[in-house]
This record gives sequence, C-alpha cells and structure tokens, in this order.
Amino acid sequence: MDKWFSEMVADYKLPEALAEELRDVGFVVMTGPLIWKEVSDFAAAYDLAVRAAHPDDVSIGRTSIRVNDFVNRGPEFDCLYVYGPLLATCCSIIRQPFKLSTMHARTVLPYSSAQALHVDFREKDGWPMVGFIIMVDDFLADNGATRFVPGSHFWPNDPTDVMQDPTTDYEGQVLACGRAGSIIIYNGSIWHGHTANVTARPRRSIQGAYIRRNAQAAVNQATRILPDTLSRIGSLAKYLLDLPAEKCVDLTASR
Ligand SMILES: O=C(O)CCC(=O)C(=O)O
Repeated sequence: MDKWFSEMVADYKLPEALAEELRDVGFVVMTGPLIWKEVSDFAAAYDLAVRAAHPDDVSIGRTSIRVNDFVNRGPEFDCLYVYGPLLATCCSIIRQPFKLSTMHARTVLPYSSAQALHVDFREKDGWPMVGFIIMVDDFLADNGATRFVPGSHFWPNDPTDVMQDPTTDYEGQVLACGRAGSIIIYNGSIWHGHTANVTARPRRSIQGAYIRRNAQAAVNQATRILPDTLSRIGSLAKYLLDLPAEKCVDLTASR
C-alpha cells in the first residue's frame, strides 16, 4: 500500500454531513484554504501571475481566459492543492492513490454568456476525478457562478446526449455561490459549467483536478516544476505532483 495514501486516509476526514453531500449531490461549497483577510492579497497575486504568464500558457476562450500551471506561479498558491478537506475527498471518491492533474486560473469575462453544461470526466468503468474551484471573487448569481445538476454524476449520459443546447438552464440545476476564498469540491462526473456573467467585472478562480495516480495527468509536473517551487514545497506536495525524486534533483541542479 502507498504510504502517503494510507497516511492521508488516516489523517484527513470530511465532516460526515459534507461527505454525504458530496456522495449524493456531487459537490460541496465550503471554507477554503485562505483566511478571509488574505483574500485581497491573494487576488492581487492572482492578477500579477496572470499578467506575467507566457502567452503559450494562456488560452483565450469565448467566455473565459485560462492560464495554466498555478503550481509554479508563486508561494501564495502552494497551499491550495494540499488542502486537507480536498485530499479527504480524493481519498473517498478516488479510493486509491491519486495525484494532481492540473491547477490553473480561469477568469470568466465580463458580459459573457453561460458555458455549456458538461462533465469533466466520465468513463464506463467509472474512472473517478475530483475537481476543485477556489473563488478569488465572490461567486454570485449574476457574475458567472458555477452551476451544477445535483445527482447527475450517477447518470449514464452527458448533457449533449439529452439537451439540444447545453448552454440553457437545466431543470433542478443549482448555483454554487459563495464568498471569495471559498472552495467548491466536486465529483468530475457531475454536470456543471459557469453561468452568464452579466456584470462589468471578471469572475476569477483557481481550478484543478485530481485523478488516479496511474492515469495520464493533463500537465506533466516533472517537466514543468521550477527550482523555486521545489525549494519551498513539502514532501506531501511533491508526492501529489508525482515528482520522481531523482528528476527533482536533476532539475534543481540544472537551473
Ligand atoms: O469556471 C467555472 O465555473 C467552471 C469551469 C468549468 O467547468 C470548465 O472550464 O470545465
């Protein structure tokens, strides 16, 4: 048995009510890893990191901008992917050793339309994925809060199988609203997507996903990791990034 996985199973527990909600509804909104007074500094660090990103790491979509690799964009972001309740959820949903697949920024643009409802991951054998969204701004009914269809992670079909236009509302969908600093943790098979942002302000967030350890990650952390990041993160973080020890040493030495 994997030592870190066994330790996380033993050390990290979600309160029973939240665990039930995640299992049955498919997502929860809860207090995140940032404390309230840190949120404005965090938002400033987010803006700086987004502005400094190399254009190759930036994807500009119709309704949002995505910036890759928030593992390597500064110490402010190090605490996000080692957050205990998030790891507890991974233990109970993935139920086997897991790793971070990606962690990126997503800014929903002002005056943008709703994203199509979609699932992040679904396979016949039920390959599980845990997604998370950290709110850099309050998520509100008018600024593009994420919508979820409760219970849809149990359904056999995707939104496009049953909806003519998946950008429209779906009966029973609920908005995951919350204050800046909150985290949404969700089962990657649940139907979800951001709603329309009818305000003049961007809706900023950091998002990521955990997958089985033996699956292919969206980002190969071993090839991207920077010496600065390596020098400040702990052993659990290195494990979650699936960094081979010898490669870490080589990379540190070569820069
Ligand atoms: O930003 C959001 O609220 C959801 C984004 C999302 O689901 C995605 O990009 O896959």
